[in-house]
Amino acid sequence: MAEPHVDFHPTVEETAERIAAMDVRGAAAIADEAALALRKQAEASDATDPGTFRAELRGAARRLRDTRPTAVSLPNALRYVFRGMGGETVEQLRESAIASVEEFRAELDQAQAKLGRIGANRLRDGDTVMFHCHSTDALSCVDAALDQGKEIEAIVKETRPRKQGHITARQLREWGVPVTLIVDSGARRYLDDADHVLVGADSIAADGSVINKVGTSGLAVNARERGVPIMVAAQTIKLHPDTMTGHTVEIEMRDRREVLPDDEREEISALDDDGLTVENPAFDVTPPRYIDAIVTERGQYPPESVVVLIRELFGEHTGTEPWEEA
Ligand code: RUB
Repeated sequence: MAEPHVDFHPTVEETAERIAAMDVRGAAAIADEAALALRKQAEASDATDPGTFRAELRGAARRLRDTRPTAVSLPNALRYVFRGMGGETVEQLRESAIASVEEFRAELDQAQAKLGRIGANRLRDGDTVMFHCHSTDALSCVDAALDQGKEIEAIVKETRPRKQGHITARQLREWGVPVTLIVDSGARRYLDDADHVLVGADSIAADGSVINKVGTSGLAVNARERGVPIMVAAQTIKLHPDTMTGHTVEIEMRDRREVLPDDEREEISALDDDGLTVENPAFDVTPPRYIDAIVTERGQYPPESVVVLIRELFGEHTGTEPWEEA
């Protein structure tokens, strides 16, 4: 039976729109913002009975979850908050939901710092690291390496079409790291100057496949051919429990105008442009055989063994979601 319509706080809608528009982006940031929006919903709810309070939170969670399909950190964050929510009265539910959000956010911060210290151990003084896209988990490894007094240089792919490589370059420059910015197609040439490829992840499947910004898989294949190790920095909220039961990770298709704005489209196809198709997948899948290590806050794993960690952390995940209609 469909759940009756419930209102949720305007912050939830605003957050959902900002995530969908990529004003908030990156798997960890999306998870953090979604949890904050649930907290706002819990704080502001004027529900007078527990059933309505729960239904509001479920509705808010569904709205947030539907924004971007690939980063599993988003549903994992929502699951975490619901897991910690309990009680018989509205006040008990509210307090436990708020506490659960705060606990989640503290863990997110700690996990990133911890994985950064583990990832930094793989980086040697004087190493050059190649980056794709912008990943806070990947950058935390460099941050920790710099703290250890190591000198690091960076080669940053611009990462079409949204050029998140610029965010990476800016952050690295703020830390004083020398940066060479290159076009995506220059990666193979510059791999000869790199000691590592370091990327983040939006989702990691049970077989160790890494789903990350489109272009990661091509980079990984080239890096393997060049003998450059590929390291994936990913907190355990990037582990995708549904892949244990045979589900695949949905790859988000974004607006074609990110690739080809309308004015440029006219230049290519002034008359009848029915034959011009532009596609814009935001992510791709890198098979485990191209990845040397997945670095999490629990330690470093060869990709094929990540299934053990998923089982340990999400073993009880049944496929029934806490935001599904009661
Ligand atoms: C961002 C992206 C990042 C991961 C990991 O894609 O692919 O590598 O999300 O980021 P988008 P983090 O820009 O489309 O969101 O380590 O910060 O979680």
